[in-house]
Amino acid sequence: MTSRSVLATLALATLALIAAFAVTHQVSAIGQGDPRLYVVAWKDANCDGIRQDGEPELPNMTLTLRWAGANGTIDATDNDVEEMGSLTGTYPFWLPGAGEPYFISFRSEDKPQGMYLAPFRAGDDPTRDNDMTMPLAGTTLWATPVFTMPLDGSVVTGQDIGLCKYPYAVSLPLVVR
Ligand SMILES: [Ca+2]
Ligand SMILES: [Ca+2]
Repeated sequence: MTSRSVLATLALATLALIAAFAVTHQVSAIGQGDPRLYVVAWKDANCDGIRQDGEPELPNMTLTLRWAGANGTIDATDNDVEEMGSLTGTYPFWLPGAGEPYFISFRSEDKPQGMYLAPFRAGDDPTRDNDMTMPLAGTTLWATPVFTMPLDGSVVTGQDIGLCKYPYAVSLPLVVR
């Protein structure tokens, strides 16, 4: 490969990254066939529940989109709809039913080893928080609150999963290099 073609490849890869970032950080109507929900999983290095610059995305997990059922609440009767992995930490889903209630969860066997839930919905930026909690008392289910697939086909963002190394929220100063 010539240095010029290497440069061209790098430029294309950069454009693809910028495009992916733009798609995951805006809410817009899109055509059928594209993902309707982007879930960002990230590592909360200082366990404060807020995604500071430099806290990386978490790839290579398996997330499950579940339908919250006719009652629209999380309980034992919900159905799996889609399972999704990611090489980047941004997990796309297709949200099949307009107006239907869904949530994101882990199967217990897919929970990341040695990682715990970051504090729930800390801070005031819904794109830089953790939306996953333990909604069912007496169980180990990890799940986001129920959200509704928009009727107009707009993309759902702001459903995020922040994980940290400590089982309880301990606020540590973030080292900025
Ligand atoms: Ca943080
Ligand atoms: Ca969020």
